[in-house]
Amino acid sequence: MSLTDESPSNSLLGHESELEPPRWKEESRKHRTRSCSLVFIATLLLIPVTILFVLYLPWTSASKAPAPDLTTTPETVSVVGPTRDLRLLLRPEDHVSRDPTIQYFSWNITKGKIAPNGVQKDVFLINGQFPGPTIEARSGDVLEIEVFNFAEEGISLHWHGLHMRGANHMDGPVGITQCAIQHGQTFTYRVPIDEQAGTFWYHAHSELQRADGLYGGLVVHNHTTPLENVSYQYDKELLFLVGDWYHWPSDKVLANFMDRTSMGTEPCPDSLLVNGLGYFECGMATHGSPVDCSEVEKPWILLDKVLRYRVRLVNVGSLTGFSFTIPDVEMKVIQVDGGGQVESSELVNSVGVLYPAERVDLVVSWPETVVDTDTKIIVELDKEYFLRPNFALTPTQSFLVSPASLTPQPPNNTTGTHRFNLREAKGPPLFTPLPDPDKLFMIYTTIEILNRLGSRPHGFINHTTWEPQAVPLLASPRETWNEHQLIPWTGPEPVWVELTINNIDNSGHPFHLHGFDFHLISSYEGKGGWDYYNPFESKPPRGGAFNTMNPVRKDTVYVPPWGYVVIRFLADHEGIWALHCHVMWHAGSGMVMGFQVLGDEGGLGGGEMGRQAAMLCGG
Ligand SMILES: [Cu+2]
Repeated sequence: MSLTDESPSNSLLGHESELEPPRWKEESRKHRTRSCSLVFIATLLLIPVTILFVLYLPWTSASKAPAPDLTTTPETVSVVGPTRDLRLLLRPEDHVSRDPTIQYFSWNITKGKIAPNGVQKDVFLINGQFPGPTIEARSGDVLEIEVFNFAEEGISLHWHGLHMRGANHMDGPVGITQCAIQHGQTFTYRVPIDEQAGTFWYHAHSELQRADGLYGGLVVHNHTTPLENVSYQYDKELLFLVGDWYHWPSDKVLANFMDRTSMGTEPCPDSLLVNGLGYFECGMATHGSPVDCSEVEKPWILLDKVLRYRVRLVNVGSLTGFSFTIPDVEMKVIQVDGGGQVESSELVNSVGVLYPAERVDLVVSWPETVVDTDTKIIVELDKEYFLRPNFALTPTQSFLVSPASLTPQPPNNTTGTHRFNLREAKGPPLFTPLPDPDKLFMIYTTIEILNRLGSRPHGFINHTTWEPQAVPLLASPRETWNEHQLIPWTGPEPVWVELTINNIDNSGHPFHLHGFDFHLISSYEGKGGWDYYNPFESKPPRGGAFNTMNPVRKDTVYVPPWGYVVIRFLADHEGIWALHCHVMWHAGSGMVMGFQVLGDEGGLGGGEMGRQAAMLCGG
């Protein structure tokens, strides 16, 4: 999305030279002043040159920027630019052949009123942009991100899917590994990428700010040969950040969910966004929730359909899963989450359901007969959670994909939908089966409405509903942790952990484990009876034998209703790693726990990471 008329339509790419908004306004003014000191005639001659220079400077002088004045909020730039192009083209060519490096970023976080789909909302902006700038890197890079918080509330950022080896204190969850970066404070995240490569994203891990737009894409390009564009046969890469969207601020949505009258049903979203753009018919707004709305052009995308594209798709939403369809393409699923390979030769034209925080990578190509026709991307929100219907929502939306040719032909709508079911994805065969687990853990998760909690719905894992502690767990001894913390210890040595997540609810929960990838060895949707799995009993699992030969590798997994998943991971690096549902309203009401990996039974408070974790606390 453009920040101003001068920026190119693909300025979302997140390269430093392109993403600098407010701070350089200062510098522009200085140049203007200097030009005024020239003699009159020279000034007249220089005016056009100066104007061009001033306009050009903000986009090129990232490294010369002065430190911002944290007492003054930077001017908010309107982010609804003249273009409604959804295209977010990546630049792997800038990363795959270079040496690993430290990449520096400087981010001003503000909140501003924008209208991504025509409806005004207070949204988090990073350097004036929503979504935040896309980070592109290669494995081996280190990211140093200096965050200036101009927003009125405390914030933190999480690097979703990155292992953060040796850097648990940079992982983001407030109350677990850090205190929030308060208004007026600065904090530098130092994020090691190590050997990971794949599709990631970053988002707020404080309060509910992810649902108010504090997120962006993070792509780590694989540098190993043969390069992935060769092995998977594609020409260009596109990123799609897709998710549901609420017109209400997130605290109001959570309050609605946690109200006695909700009976635990989730508020339905109002709209959906693709790369920060959407479309809403103002007339659809209901009486009960009036909106400040103006009709905007429906977003679209222009693509050269002769080329083959790698599409990196991320669900950045708060509640719902979605399916993604392009009717006339040949689409192949190649990876899920952060580079977990998928073994499939199946050609489809649709993929789903992708749940909040999950990612899928696809190779998309158009048959020669349709490269000159108009086509569309169809995003269909899954209706699983829509028990309280929202008549303002259009759950299935399509976006025009125009070919590069000057005279596009009408769409060819004769193809049916052939969908790849992501719940059935398998990985490549392993050389040896997964090791047997050294430690077994089992949890039950559910939304409970209890008398003692005011008959308000709360997310529970076992008997614990999570609330953040003032001092993060990483910085404090275990004996000081309160009854809202469920943090089992995997032991002092690296071990293979097998975790069974039983879901007692009649709708699913997409669970995310911080710090590790896991192998998904079983997933089972129950029928509504007591269909759960208890590894400490001898009864065989209802879902059949575990897949230890070709399990898919992920960091976020949908736990089906009345059923379970079983995952295995090597718990080998120190930290307190959160495990939680990625539905904002479930996590926000308590469906959060964690694992303490390594250290001793007293916690990790005595170590260097623990000391660092407390840095922002108490001041
Ligand atoms: Cu959930």
